[in-house]
Amino acid sequence: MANTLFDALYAPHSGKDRPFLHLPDGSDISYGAFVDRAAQFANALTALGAEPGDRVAVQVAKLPDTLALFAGCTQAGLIFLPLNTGYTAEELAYFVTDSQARILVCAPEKEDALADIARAAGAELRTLGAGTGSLVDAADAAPTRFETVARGPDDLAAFLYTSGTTGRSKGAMLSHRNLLSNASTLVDHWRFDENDVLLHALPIFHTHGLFVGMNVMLLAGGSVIFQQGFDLEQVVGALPDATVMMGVPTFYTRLLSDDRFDRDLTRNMRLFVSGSAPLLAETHRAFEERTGHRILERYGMTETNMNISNPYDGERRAGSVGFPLPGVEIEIRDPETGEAVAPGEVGIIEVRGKNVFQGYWNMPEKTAEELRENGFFITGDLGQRDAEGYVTIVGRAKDLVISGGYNVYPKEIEDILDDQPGVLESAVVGVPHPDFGETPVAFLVPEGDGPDLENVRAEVARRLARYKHPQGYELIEELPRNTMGKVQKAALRERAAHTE
Ligand code: MCA
Ligand code: AMP
Repeated sequence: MANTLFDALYAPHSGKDRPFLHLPDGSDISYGAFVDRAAQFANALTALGAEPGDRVAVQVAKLPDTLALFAGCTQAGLIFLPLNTGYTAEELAYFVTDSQARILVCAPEKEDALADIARAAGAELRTLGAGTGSLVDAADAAPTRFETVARGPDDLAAFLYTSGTTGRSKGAMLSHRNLLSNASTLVDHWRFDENDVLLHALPIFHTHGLFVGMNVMLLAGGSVIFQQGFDLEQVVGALPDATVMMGVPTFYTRLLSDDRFDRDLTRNMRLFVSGSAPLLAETHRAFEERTGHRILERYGMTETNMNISNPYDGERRAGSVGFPLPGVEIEIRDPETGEAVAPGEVGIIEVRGKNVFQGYWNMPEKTAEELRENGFFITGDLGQRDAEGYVTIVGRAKDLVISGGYNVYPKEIEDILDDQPGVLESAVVGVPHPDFGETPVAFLVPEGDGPDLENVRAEVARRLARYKHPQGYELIEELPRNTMGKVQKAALRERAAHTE
């Protein structure tokens, strides 16, 4: 049966001996073995009663089987919903319930903690760890052939939850066409082929590591040095064997902090790509000075995949994200008037193309607010385009902090802080951080005897993933507001910078 994504990414590799994943223990997984494994997961999921269109929520470690589970979902027509391994049980409960997931796959050690959540949401709970877990056992026992379920370009392949500046996290629905068109554009634009070896140190629960990294390699047929996460020693050790690396700016500042990182170490590399957060122009320059390589910075979003990229051959400009990718249209509009701005002027970037998502799951109003009827998606990022066409991201119209490439929405933290005893109200802002680029800090307006900060920290730790925890708390008599009553976060950022 025809299945848009499966037929392009996985089926062509069936039976092939070529290496696909290079693992930390020195072993390889071939393309053929990987496709067989995907079929085993497709069989195991189907045996659980999952039907085409069902959601499979997944919070597991970065393992080859996690990738095979995604491939198996694709082959069985199921919608893959990857979740940050740092999410707390409370955060997870929301995603599983909101998405009406049919199956929740978690790490074996989390099974007990999540049993009630899965039961309440009506989801089957299964586990997946390194060579262990109930879904792994079921896959081991399943056939390595599976009758691929028919899926067309408009069918959904994945949900990725992304938080909003107000209210609840939204499930961005991505179709087979969204994922395939973007992967194929990037293979061409960044010149990937079967000789490439990608050094992969990103997490695989976000667009960057899962779709940009893995789908591009599957399409190109190259191989992947599959590392658990960003470990400086392991990355330095693997660089001489790699040809390409994709990372967030923190990867590159960490590499630059190590004297071994130089021209010789990167002699085999043809490309370093950066995205998910702004790359400082000074990092770009220091990188070139040290290695001779110019980082290729690009700009994307969960809802849109990749939109804008520096050129492969032309000038990769420090501080700029380059030009719209082929097939991607952009508009930069004045946030007040909605008119397109002139070159050099700042406005909100809007994006249209096959890469743009299908809307937010079960949230037609939110979808209508951000996705225009004419197909343009309003990113909430502020940008300007110069006379040559280079786009620069100059800020955000949305209230968002990006810490080490992870998005932190102040509203989600403020809602918790506002509920704490002794807190009248709160405001969370991002301040510069040498490693993570930005980090959240909280301002609390006390009431009565004021808050017990230890209790506040403990409550935040219980409810939110570690990367969302404010790195500092400051008591403030009142929040600065403008005449409309809106909290002036710029003034708080300024104040935080001076009290650091
Ligand atoms: C880990 N910690 C963090 C972060 N990561 N805290 C704040 N921000 C973070 N990003 C916590 C850890 O839990 C730990 O807490 C402490 O900080 C120090 O951990 P460390 O070992 O230094 O961190 P790490 O494990 O090395 O992780 C840092 C990292 C990682 C490598 C930068 O966060 C990372 O891989 N980031 C990439 C995110 C990403 O892929 N973003 C793409 C999404 P404790 O000490 O308490 O244990 S955006 C996207 O997909 C769009 C479409 C796009 O354009 O790409
Ligand atoms: P996410 O919602 O996780 O997909 O994060 C997307 C956001 O990351 C965008 O809306 C931007 O604010 C930010 N982003 C991604 N790439 C870049 C970049 N190269 N420069 C600046 N910001 C970026």
